[in-house]
Amino acid sequence: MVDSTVKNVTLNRFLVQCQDRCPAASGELTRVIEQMGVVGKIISGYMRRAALEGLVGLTGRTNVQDEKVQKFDEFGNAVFVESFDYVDIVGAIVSEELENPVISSSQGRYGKYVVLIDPIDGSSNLDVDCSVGSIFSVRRITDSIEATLLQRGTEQVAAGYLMYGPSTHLVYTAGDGVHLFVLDERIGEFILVHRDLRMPVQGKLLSANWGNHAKWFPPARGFADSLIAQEEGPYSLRYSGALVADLHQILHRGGIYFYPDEQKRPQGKLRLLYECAPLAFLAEQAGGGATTGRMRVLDVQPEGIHQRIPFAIGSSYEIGKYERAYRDLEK
Ligand code: FDP
Repeated sequence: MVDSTVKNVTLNRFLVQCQDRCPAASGELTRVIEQMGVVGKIISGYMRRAALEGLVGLTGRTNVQDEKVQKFDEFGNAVFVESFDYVDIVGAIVSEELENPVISSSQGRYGKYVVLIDPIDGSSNLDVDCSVGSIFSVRRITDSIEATLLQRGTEQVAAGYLMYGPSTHLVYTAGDGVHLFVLDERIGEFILVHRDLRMPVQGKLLSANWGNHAKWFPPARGFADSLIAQEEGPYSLRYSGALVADLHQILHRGGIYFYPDEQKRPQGKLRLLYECAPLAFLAEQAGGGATTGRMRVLDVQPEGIHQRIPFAIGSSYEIGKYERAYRDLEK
């Protein structure tokens, strides 16, 4: 639904307005968000032609997490790294695709921020031309880059995602609500479509890889079973295999996405720093929440840059119920 009070506000204009409302702001974070928009335009442009340019399929390599690397994973990573290397206020970039942080070519000298990214989330969807995304988190450098990376998610200054679907979306928060922009390809600008987007308190969408149901830890299984059994009305299952696309639906319609701990994978699958924490920040800013089942995601103390955690995100009603399932079964 388009917010009718907003007319043709570009990302740039919106950021300038936000900055004007806060005279103490240096405008540097604005440059980082703007650059996310530039990256979104580049990636979205190439993605439209990926199948024609031989950019789909596997590279034959595996990444630091032992996952098969898609050609577009590599391409998207290079676009982010190159694009942010020119933004001198970004001292380092952490990527799902790279074992170690990349220190910017200015040697992080002027660096005020670290940018953490999952360049292409759900990349296997590209083989079949379905929606994928990019996730980002921005942190202000404190004592050192290493110390900054190991801070809790509460320390993020901005976070969001790009979603490449029928249209390209940029959704972000800088701690003042969640704002949603759609790329108008005719003029090459992201246009504001929702200011301060709020997630329904309770929803009807359930998003999880049900094929893993038997492997989930009992609290997650109990939660899922009780949700589909309850009398409040049926939940619709929606799972695309791309977290960004699944969360995008939940932001609008409410409900829950979860990728829980499993017997053989007690740490879960999703990565804390560049998947879970940024989306948790976004969900909380939209009035929802995110949890491991045992604690709020934004309070998890990172131990390493590629750390995984069990993850659930969505409307406050379903997140509360998910946490109660863990509390009750693990008492
Ligand atoms: P992918 O590995 O394809 O990047 O980021 C992890 C992620 O996708 C999420 O986007 C997605 O929700 C999930 O993993 C899919 O995992 P399964 O194939 O195990 O369901």
